[in-house]
Amino acid sequence: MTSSASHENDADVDVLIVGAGFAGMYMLHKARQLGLSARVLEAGAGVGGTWYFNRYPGARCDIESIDYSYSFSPELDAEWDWPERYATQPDILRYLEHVAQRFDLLRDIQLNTRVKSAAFDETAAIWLIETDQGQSVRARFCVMATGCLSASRTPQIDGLETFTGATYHTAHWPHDGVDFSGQNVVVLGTGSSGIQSIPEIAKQAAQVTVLQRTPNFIMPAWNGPLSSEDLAELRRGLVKRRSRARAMMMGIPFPMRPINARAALEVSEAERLAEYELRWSYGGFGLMAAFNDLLADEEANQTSVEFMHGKIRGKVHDPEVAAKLMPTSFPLGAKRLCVDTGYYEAFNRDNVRLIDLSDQPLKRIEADGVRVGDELVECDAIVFATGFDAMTGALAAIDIRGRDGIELKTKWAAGPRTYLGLSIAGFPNLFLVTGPGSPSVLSNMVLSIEQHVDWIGEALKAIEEKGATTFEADEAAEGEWVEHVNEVAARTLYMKAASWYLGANVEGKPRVFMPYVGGVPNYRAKCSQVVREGYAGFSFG
Ligand code: NA7
Repeated sequence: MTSSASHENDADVDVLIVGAGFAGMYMLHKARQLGLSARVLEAGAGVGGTWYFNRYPGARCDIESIDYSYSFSPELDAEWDWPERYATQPDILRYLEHVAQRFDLLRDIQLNTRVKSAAFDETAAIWLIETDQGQSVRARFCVMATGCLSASRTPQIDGLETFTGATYHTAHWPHDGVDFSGQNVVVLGTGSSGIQSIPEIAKQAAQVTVLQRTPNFIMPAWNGPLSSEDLAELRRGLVKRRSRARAMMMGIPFPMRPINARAALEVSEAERLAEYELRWSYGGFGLMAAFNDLLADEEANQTSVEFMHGKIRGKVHDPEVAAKLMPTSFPLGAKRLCVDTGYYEAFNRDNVRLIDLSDQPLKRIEADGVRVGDELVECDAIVFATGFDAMTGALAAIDIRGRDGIELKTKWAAGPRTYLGLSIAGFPNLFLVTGPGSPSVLSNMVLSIEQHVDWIGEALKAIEEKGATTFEADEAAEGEWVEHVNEVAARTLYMKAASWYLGANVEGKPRVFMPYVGGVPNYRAKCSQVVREGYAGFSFG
């Protein structure tokens, strides 16, 4: 393949990659394999992306380590021992740092550099990327490996600036950790980050008050150490396990029946419960796939809701607290399921109190604490576990301009529009990794990242082979894809929750269901078909 040196244009680099998480690092490796020059710009002071920043106590992946790891290198698989079934943030970061070293990636990764803008110069067919370090980089291709959950959100609560204690956001946790010993801590937010951190904070703090706006559905992780025998067995079955993963809706190789086997309302109550129990005892997200009507039929879904409510009753000693922890306002699975270790049990401790904000609304923050209803909850620290501007937030933070100077923000004003979540009409030579319109956050992210990077790699190869200077999604193909993404989502119960999938957690964000719910196998098949048909829906210029 050619590299920038042999091109007429004056690019500094063939491929400029934004972000050095799982996606950006593999993209760099891939570009080098293709003989292209590449550089990664990363805002953090280290590699790892989400796993670099989210260092809150208890931070852990909700997909098993063996599945949430790269598959492109058998040597890497052979030499890396995951210590636990579900890896902690420090272990995942260690893994990514190892990958960076092992594949000699660091020499092309520039840290502490935030990309401010990216503009396409049509005459030269070059992306001009500018950074907060005052640099300009000219690249033939630009790959946004910016992550789906990287733009954190702290709600604007009256009086926040008057608080005299410490505040933290789970997504920007101090690198030296926080010692909460003897402190009264308020945690706002009960999504995954709150659910993982609350049990750990409770072990240390004098008192933890959890402010809950909406309870979530939570499956047990049944986490535990992996012995050398466990690892040997996992390695023996790895090839099969990975191909099974690719055939599963979510890209997670649950050993249970695949999703489309039976409907919840077709089987007897005893059979239904047995299936739920089976999935509960395995842990993780598998419950969502127990029956094929769970995300399509409210009555079917309600059977899983009742099952989960029963589990909460069994775990939480105080029935009033248990009732508050039971989600009732949305179908199971319509918001991302959480996977916990000791969350419900934390509410059986004397030093953990739950305040339901629908009983006692959050009024403001004062110098000494948080005013909820008529009560001032005094505290030394507030932990914001309040989530992210998901899927589009990191891209919206960059001034991206395509043909005719059109801004991505303008194009996406009514919601993101992409072809396959990979490419945007009007933005030639720009690729997204796990962008909106692809399974992304509804799937095993590492598996989807690898599929996207492999696809982008193939596309780059095709562009070079054709001697093309531009590669761009057609407006019509993009429109059809967006329509399809919306259509399949509209048939599901996903639309019945005010979730971050729908942008509902960010004021003013258009309510558009962003990930593709059609599942990993259908999506992969579509991507392959596009290639087989000579990149149908794309134009080479
Ligand atoms: P999430 O899942 O978005 O959770 C954020 C939580 O914060 C959720 O309980 C929100 O309640 C709550 N929240 C947000 N804003 C407010 C305000 N203003 N007042 C009260 N409560 C608020 O983020 P996470 O970081 O936990 O997890 C994100 C993903 O990362 C997760 O799914 C995994 O994939 C990893 P709400 O539900 O909106 O009522």
